[in-house]
Amino acid sequence: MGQTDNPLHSEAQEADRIGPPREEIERLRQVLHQAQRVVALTGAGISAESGVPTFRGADGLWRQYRAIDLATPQAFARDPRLVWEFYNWRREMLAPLKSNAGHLALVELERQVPEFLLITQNIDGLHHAAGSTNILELHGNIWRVRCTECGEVTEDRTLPLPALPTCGTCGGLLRPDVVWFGEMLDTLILAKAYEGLNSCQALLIIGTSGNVEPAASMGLHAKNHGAVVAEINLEPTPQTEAYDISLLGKAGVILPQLID
Ligand code: BV8
Ligand code: ZN
Repeated sequence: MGQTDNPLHSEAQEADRIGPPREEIERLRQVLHQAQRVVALTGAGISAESGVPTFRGADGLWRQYRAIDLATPQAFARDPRLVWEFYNWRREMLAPLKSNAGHLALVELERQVPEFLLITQNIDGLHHAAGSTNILELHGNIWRVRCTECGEVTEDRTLPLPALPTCGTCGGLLRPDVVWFGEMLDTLILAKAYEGLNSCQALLIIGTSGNVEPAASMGLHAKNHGAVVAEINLEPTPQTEAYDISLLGKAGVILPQLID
C-alpha cells in the first residue's frame, strides 16, 4: 500500500481504514485453534475505545499531565496531595467507562482455548469488568488502595477519595495500589507471568507501545521459548520486526475477528 497523496493521512489512519490482510487474520486464527495454552499481554490501547486516554497518544496522559513524573514514589513522598489529585482525577474519569469489544473478545477467547492467561499493564480494571478471570495485573489496580504504614490492601471505589486518604485500620496514609516507575513489580505476579510466557504456544500483544519494562521484553521472551507472537496495535512498535504476525488496526475491530 503506497503512501497516499494526502500527507495528513497517517499510517495508523490508513491501517485502521483498510484493516489487516485477511490471510494474516486467518493465519492467526489457525494458530489459536491449534494452541493449548494462549497468553494475551495488553496495554492502554485496548482501553482506548472505551474512552480511556492512552499514555503516549495525542491526548495522552504523559503529554498533558506529566504522568511519568507523578507516577513515582519520589513524587508521592514530596507531594502526596498532588499525586492523589492526579489519581482521583483518573478515577473520576474512569468510573463511568465500560469495557469494549476488544475486552469482550478476550473473555470469549478465554472460554474457547484450553488454557488462557491474561497479563495486563492496565490499572483500569476493565478486563475484570468485562468478565475475564485469569488476570495478572502487572502494574496494580487504580481501584485498590494500600496503607503505607501497615500495608493493608483494600478495594475502595469512593469518588473522590479524601485529599489525603487514611487507613481504616491504623490511620496511616494510603497510596494507590499501583506500581510506580522505579518500583519493583510483585514477584509472585511476575513469576506467574513468566510461567505462562515460557509455556504458551501463542502470545497476543495488544495495544501497547512496548516502552515500559519489564512488560516490553515479554514478547521476545515468549518467542525465545517457542511461542508464535502476534502484535495487534494501531501502529508498529520497536518490537514489531521480531514478532511473527503484526495486525495493524483497532483492537476492538481485530480481536472479534480472531474468535469464532
Ligand atoms: C521496574 C501504573 C525494576 C502507574 C505504570 C530509569 C529510571 C527508573 C526506571 C527506569 C529507568 N529506565 C527504565 C526504567 C524501568 C521503567 C521503565 O520502563 N521506564 C520507561 C518509561 C523507560 N520501568 C519501571 O520502573 C518498572 N519497574 O523496572 O522495576 C527497577 C526498579 C528500580 C529501578 C530500575 C528498575 C515499573 C513500570 C510500571 C510503571 N507503572 N502504570 C499509573 O498508570 O499511574 S506504566 C503505565 O505506562 C501503564 O501501566 C503502561 O504499562 C505504560 C503505558 O504503556 P502502554 O500501555 O504501552 O500505553 P501507550 O500509550 O504507551 O501505548 C498504547 C499503544 O496502543 C500505542 O502503541 C497505540 O498505538 C496503541 N493503540 C491506541 N489505540 C489503540 C491501540 N491499539 C489497538 N487498538 C486501539 N484502539
Ligand atoms: Zn494501615
